[in-house]
Parts: sequence; structure tokens; C-alpha cells
Amino acid sequence: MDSHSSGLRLVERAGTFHDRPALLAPEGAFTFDDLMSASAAVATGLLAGRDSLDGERICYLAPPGWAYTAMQWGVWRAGGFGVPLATSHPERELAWVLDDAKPEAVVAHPSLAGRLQDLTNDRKIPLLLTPALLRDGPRAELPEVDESDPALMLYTSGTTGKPKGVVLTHANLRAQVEALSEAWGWTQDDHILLHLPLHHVHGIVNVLTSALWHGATCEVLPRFRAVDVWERLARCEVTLYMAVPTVYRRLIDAWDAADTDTREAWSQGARACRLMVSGSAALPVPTLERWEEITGHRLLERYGMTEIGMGLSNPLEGARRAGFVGTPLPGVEARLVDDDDLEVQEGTPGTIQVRGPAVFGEYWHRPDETAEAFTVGGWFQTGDQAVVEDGAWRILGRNSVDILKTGGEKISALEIEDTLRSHPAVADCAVVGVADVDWGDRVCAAVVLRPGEITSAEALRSFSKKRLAPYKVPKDVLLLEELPRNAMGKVTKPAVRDLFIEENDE
Ligand code: MLC
Ligand code: AMP
Repeated sequence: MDSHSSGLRLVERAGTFHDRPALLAPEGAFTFDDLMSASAAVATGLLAGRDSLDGERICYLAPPGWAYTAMQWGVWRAGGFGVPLATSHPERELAWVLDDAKPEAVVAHPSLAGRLQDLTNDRKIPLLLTPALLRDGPRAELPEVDESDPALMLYTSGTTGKPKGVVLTHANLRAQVEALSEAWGWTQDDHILLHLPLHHVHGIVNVLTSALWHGATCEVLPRFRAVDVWERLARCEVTLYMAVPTVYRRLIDAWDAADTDTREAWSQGARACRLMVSGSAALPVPTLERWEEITGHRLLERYGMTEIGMGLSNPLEGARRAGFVGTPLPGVEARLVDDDDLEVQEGTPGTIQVRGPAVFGEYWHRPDETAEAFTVGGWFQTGDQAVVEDGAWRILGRNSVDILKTGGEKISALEIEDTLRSHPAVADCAVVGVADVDWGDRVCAAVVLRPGEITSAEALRSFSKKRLAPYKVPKDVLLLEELPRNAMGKVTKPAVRDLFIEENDE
């Protein structure tokens, strides 16, 4: 029998859910007892005779599902600090995380281990495989874990080129889950569908961890395919669904393309849900309206960020205003300030600042950036602008033109520019986000070649693809003689954006 006393409420709670279904995963169906037992095996393997991992980082790479979850819990139960790696990332992005997080070990699912072999060899980091760690055997005594210990490092893009690690403690995760528990009325009887990537707060906290915290069931799809989601919904078992606006757009397109009987079955399945949530990027009002026509569900839009978890949410009961993200969640303090850091009145736009137990404490090994991110009184400066109108918050956009959101993925234009500039034929470039119905921001690059050099837009895209996560690769590349600049010689990004709009209008 495993000891359930771990200091972590999540684990203690799981110990009371026994044979309730926890995960319906591509690998099979698993109960909470299975999860307790498998994560104890993983923790035992990682400890290798020690009392605790004492906050050592463990990176893990697994497809969404059972092995991933057992790994995450095993790291936590061994006193480790989990660093999920992204299944979509090419070697260079994985290398960046390994070099920044400096894990004591990397754990990989056999199907993905090949990607890490050279990287871990070169860095002399042990590479462990999930089947070996999950194997049953004698269990070690597991450590008491303090809630103030780091639990999860999630990499996020900022205004400075490369992604940085957001350190979330167990207490942060608990506060994030408890806020959603109260606001969205989670119960043991919930059944949620998961196809979001598991290196972000949306998939990890709002969906997977929230479900397991409540003793609810999380049904994991190996990847997002609109038809698969509709078919699962049509079984009328799913009670909760959460996704990004791009996904709702895709689901609408698939519904539009289906025949009448299929549409009816799909819509009926969706109506069986008790709540459908959208977030991670602005939900276009036409998407909200069309979804309501198709399913009868008025999507609950909420606003969040890797550094804070969820901050603002429309209500579970009561009116959900189109184009608004509601009000601060329980436990979240939020305010709007002007450029002098002074709070603005309702009706006046300002920058969102957030404070509370869910907010992260630091960027990993970046004291300067951490200090810059917070202002007097411990407020975290999100960099997003909003306005409060009739008591509800409306997001207006970001302070920086260099932070883009594409399909719910946050990316830095500067990181993409740095990559393009490393191509020998590229003299200069400017990356912008162009408004797009499917992606939110469509990543577009204007490129000036060195004199006498020849290359194509497609060649530059494949160059980027080898080096960057697929969602960072510019969708459109325009080769120019020169970049638009202002009188000071600075590239004017709005003018660059206009070039792509003209291009699309032609
Ligand atoms: C994939 N592609 C993307 C992309 N995802 N391009 C831009 N933006 C994206 N987000 C690329 C693919 O690599 C491919 O490139 C081409 O686009 C078409 O791929 P696809 O097969 O159609 O894409 P798909 O794999 O279906 O992915 C689309 C998606 C996915 C929307 C399902 O991006 C997704 O799950 N997004 C959610 C991200 C998320 O969870 N964000 C939360 C962050 S946390 P090519 O060149 O091969 O054609 C956060 C806090 C909060 O924001 O508030 O929640
Ligand atoms: P990430 O860093 O990936 O956590 O992305 C967080 C960012 O996504 C926020 O700073 C916002 O810019 C954006 N975002 C999240 N939810 C919403 C929303 N509902 N509307 C508009 N933007 C959002």
C-alpha cells in the first residue's frame, strides 16, 4: 500500500478516489489507484535510493496520456521539479530547454526517445525510458513535499528572444485549480476531453490537473482532429470541454462540412455537456455566435497566462458577454493601471496587473527579468491591455507588437527574426502578426536578402522549420528590397503588417 501522506493535497485527494476512472487514455483506462501505484513506481525509480529529489529538475517527453501523467505525478511525489518537453519541438528547441533547466535526468516515452538520444548523450544527462520506470516492484518511502516547492517549469516566450522558464510551485498550482473549482463548479462526475498540448498551463492545469484534483475523468485524445472531438462529444459522456478559439473554428468548419444526420448527432452530443470554455486567445464574436447556433452553448470565455494561471472569467451562471472575459476569479486580485502605474477608472483602458497565490514567483534563473515583471506591491505586469465596462473586463490587446498569439501559442517575433537572420542569405527581416480568422495572429516575415544572394520563401520556411517549433514558422514570407522604416531608421512594424494585408487583398 502506498503512503498517501505526501504534503500534496492533489496526491492525498487522489488516494481517496480509489477505483474511480481517472484517465481514459490512448494506452487504456486507468483508475486513481492505478495512478497512485504507477506514480509511486516512477518516484521510486527516480529516487534511486535517495530520500528526495530536493527540487532537482526532471524533464519528460511523452505523448499525451497515461505515461505522461504517471511521469508528472512520479516526479512530484519524489520531490522533483517537473519540466515537460513539447512533443512538437525540433531538437534545437529541446536543446534550449535542456541547457536552461539543466535537469538531473530526462525521461522519455520510447516513441520519442530518439529525439533526445544525441542531446542527452552530448550533455551527459541520463535518459530514462518510461516502461522501465513504470514497472512494478518494491516501493520506496516517498518524501513529504512542501507546497512552496517548485512543481512545474513551463517555458513561455517574452519580449526578449528565447523562451524563459516560469516556475510554478505546488501552492501556485493548487490555487489555480481551486479557483477554477469554485468558478466552474467541477465535481467528481465531470468527464473532460483533452487534446491540448501538455507543455502549457491550459492543458496541464485547467484540464488534466483540475480533473484529477476533483476525482473526475479525463479522456485523452492522442492529438486534435475535429472529427474525433465531435465523435467523442456525440457519445454524450463528456460534461466539460475546453479549447482555444482556433479549435472551435475548426470544429465549426467540420460541422459545416458534415451531412445533416451527422450534424444532428454531433450537436446533440455537444448539448449534453454542462460547460464549454474558450481561452488562451481572443474569441472572435462570430465564432462565439456560430458555436451557440450549432450547439446551444454560449462559450464561457476566460483570460489567463502561464505566469498567473487563469485570471478573469465569465460567470458559470448568469450572462456571458460576447467580447468580454468577465471578472477576476476567486483568489485573484486584478487591476488596470496607466503608464505611471496608477490605477485607472472604469471605462479607461489600462494594463492588467495581477496578484494572488496563483501567481508565479520567478523566471528560472532570471532575477532581472523577474524583478522587471513585478511592480510595487507585488503586482505582476501582464503586458495585456484591457478596459472595464459595466463591471466586466474586455481585453484590448498587448503592449508589445513583438508578442504574437497563433492558434493559442504565444510566440516572440524577435526569436523568429533571430533565427531568420542566422540564414546566410538574409540581411534583415521583420516578423509581424497579421489578423487571421483561423490563427488569431498569422505569423508573417518580411525578409531582405544580402546583395547577390538568392533564396525562396519556401527555403526560408524549411530553414525555420528545422530550428523552431512548427507554430513559430512563418506562414508567409515576403522578399523585399528594403524594410519600411521611420525617419529615425527604425523598422515600422505596422507598415510591415500592411504589406501582408495588401498581398492578401490582391
Ligand atoms: C500547428 N501549426 C500551427 C499551430 N499549430 N501554426 C500556427 N499556430 C499554431 N498554433 C502548424 C503545423 O505545424 C502545420 O504546419 C500547420 O500549422 C497546420 O497544422 P495542423 O495539423 O492544421 O495543426 P494542428 O496540429 O491541428 O494544431 C492546431 C491546434 C494547435 C490549434 C490544434 O495549435 C493547438 O492545440 N493549439 C493550442 C495551444 C495551447 O494549448 N495554448 C495554450 C497556451 S497557455 P505545416 O508547415 O506542417 O503545414 C495560455 C494561457 C491561457 O495561453 O490563457 O490558456
Ligand atoms: P501564454 O503566455 O501562452 O500563457 O499566453 C498568455 C496570453 O494569452 C495572455 O497574456 C493574453 O495575451 C492571451 N490571452 C489568454 N486568454 C485570452 C483571452 N480570452 N482573450 C485575449 N487574449 C487572451
